[in-house]
Amino acid sequence: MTATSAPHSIKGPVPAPSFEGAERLRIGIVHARWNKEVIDALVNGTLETLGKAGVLSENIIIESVPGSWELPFGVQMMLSQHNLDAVVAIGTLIKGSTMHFEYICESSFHGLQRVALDTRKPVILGILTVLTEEQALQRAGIAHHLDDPGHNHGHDWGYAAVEMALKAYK
Ligand code: RBF
Repeated sequence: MTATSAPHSIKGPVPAPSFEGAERLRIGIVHARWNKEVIDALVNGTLETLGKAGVLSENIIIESVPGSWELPFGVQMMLSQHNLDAVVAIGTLIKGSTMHFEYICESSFHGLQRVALDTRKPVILGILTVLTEEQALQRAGIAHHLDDPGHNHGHDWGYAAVEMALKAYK
């Protein structure tokens, strides 16, 4: 692969060289319901690359929680109730005028890493932490009013879920 054919290397990872065995995987998605327009685009972006990597749609389950704070618990419950190879946790935190943003970011990030290490199941960090709505739209690839609608980070999360699930599967 040449440098020019790998545009994701700037804003995201180059996908893993092989997703062989992805059709065996069972993947979960837990998403928050705050900032729904952005969330929908991120969930769809994740589903798109899960499919491209070879995950079967019948092997994907999707659940929601109210906000990003609830994501670690939602992922933990999903992993305890279903036999899954990886879970993608999706949320969008937009900074407001109080300290909530900082506390929720910190706790949900730590919580998700803890769930992954405690359960030995890959948990993909699909939380945007942005300063403005504009930044959220760009990172979901839906800033259509601009020349460049941005990059949908959900695409990277779908590939990351498959790569990590295959690692854990071996
Ligand atoms: N949840 C999000 O997913 N994204 C946010 O940007 C967000 N901002 C919040 C701001 C405030 C002031 C509060 C009180 C909650 C916010 N939440 C947000 C919801 C939070 O993650 C959680 O669902 C609720 O606090 C209920 O536990």
